[in-house]
Amino acid sequence: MNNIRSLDKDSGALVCDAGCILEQLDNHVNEFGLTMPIDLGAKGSCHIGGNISTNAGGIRFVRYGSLHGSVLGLEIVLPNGTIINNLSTLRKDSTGYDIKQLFIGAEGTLGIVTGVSILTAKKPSKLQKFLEESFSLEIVSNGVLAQDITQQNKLWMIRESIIESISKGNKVYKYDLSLPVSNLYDIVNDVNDRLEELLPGLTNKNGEIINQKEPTDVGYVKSVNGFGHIGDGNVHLNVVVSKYNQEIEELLEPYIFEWVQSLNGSISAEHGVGIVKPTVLKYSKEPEVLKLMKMIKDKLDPNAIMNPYKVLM
Ligand SMILES: Cc1cc2nc3c(=O)[nH]c(=O)nc-3n(C[C@H](O)[C@H](O)[C@H](O)COP(=O)(O)OP(=O)(O)OC[C@H]3O[C@@H](n4cnc5c(N)ncnc54)[C@H](O)[C@@H]3O)c2cc1C
Ligand SMILES: *[C@@H]1O[C@H](CO)[C@@H](O)[C@H](O)[C@H]1NC(C)=O
Ligand SMILES: *[C@@H]1O[C@H](CO)[C@@H](O)[C@H](O)[C@H]1NC(C)=O
Ligand SMILES: *[C@@H]1O[C@H](CO)[C@@H](O)[C@H](O)[C@H]1NC(C)=O
Ligand SMILES: CC(=O)N[C@H]1CO[C@H](CO)[C@@H](O)[C@@H]1O
Repeated sequence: MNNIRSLDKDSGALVCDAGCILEQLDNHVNEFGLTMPIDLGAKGSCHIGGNISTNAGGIRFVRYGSLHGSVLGLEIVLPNGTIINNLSTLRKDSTGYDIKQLFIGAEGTLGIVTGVSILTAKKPSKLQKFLEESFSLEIVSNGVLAQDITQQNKLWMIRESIIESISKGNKVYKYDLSLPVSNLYDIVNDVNDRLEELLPGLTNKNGEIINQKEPTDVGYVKSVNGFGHIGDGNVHLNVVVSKYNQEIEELLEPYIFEWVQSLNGSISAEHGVGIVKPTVLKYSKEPEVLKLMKMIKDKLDPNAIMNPYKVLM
């Protein structure tokens, strides 16, 4: 399932199998002066079908928006084997319920995506001029422009290595929150303050005080940091610890989820719900909405064979 089925060079509509690797698709459309509307660290391994099932975002989101906008059509196999062929390449269509949207970000719980129609964009080419103008208008105060493709790849490698570097030799509690941009970094500072204030008082099984600055057998906090996606209102909050520890967890949850709920944010901007977060979906979705989701799931997958235990309890 890795065939490119068609590319409309006028509209930019690309139709391909779900098993195409994102990077290979990008390379293919680049040859026609086009670019995929999505790009992420996993590009060398992830499949377009997986991207769609996870509603993946990535570094081009701020420019091209979400897959809910750029996906034009899907081909889907329902749990009972019926093939739904909606590989439309139309930009506009106002003929009722937009069924494909249900499968974008469904994490495989409603059916299997086998084909994708997606709108690619014109590859941008006038960056130098744009930057000069932005500097002269004082919109941009500082920055760096890669001089060649090697430098460009090196710059992106710094960004794409963040996750790996945080994880090296550590354990990490990871959160991918959607928040108003004006509050985006407050959660990082608040969680940091909370742990600084409350952790020194924690005791381990032997009644010894846990000091976060000194390693103990119970585990301590190494750092609280946040990065990513300011343009999208999505922050990756990471609590880096030496060891997973229930006492630390109890300080993080439900505190973080309640914090997000108080600002009408989302408990998952990117990583999805999976098997870990069905119990905390309620912080982002009203009971009536959850009920509707369950109704749709029951109707489409009455025998609950599609990714059981994921997304919905
Ligand atoms: C290094 C790294 C960096 C990443 N960076 C980002 C980022 O910047 N932004 C971002 O949004 N995400 C990021 N991700 C996560 C990324 O969204 C997913 O890894 C990727 O999109 C999933 O694609 P996959 O083919 O690997 O799917 P898998 O991991 O194989 O599957 C993901 C889920 O979708 C279901 N699924 C897979 N294929 C189908 C299908 N054809 N039909 C129905 N259900 C299906 C699976 O059952 C599973 O529940 C990153 C991941 C990694 C490893
Ligand atoms: C998802 O998008 C990312 C970004 O391009 C890519 O790395 C990954 O391979 C894609 N996976 C799919 C399923 O497209
Ligand atoms: C499978 O489900 C679809 C959609 O509900 C329905 O139209 C179709 O008749 C079903 N097919 C079988 C074989 O049950
Ligand atoms: C969150 O949404 C509710 C309901 O729409 C609204 O009353 C409330 O003011 C919102 N809170 C914030 C912080 O935006
Ligand atoms: C599920 C769904 O939306 N199916 C539609 C796919 O498109 C065809 C025609 O293009 C419609 O007849 C189906 O109802």
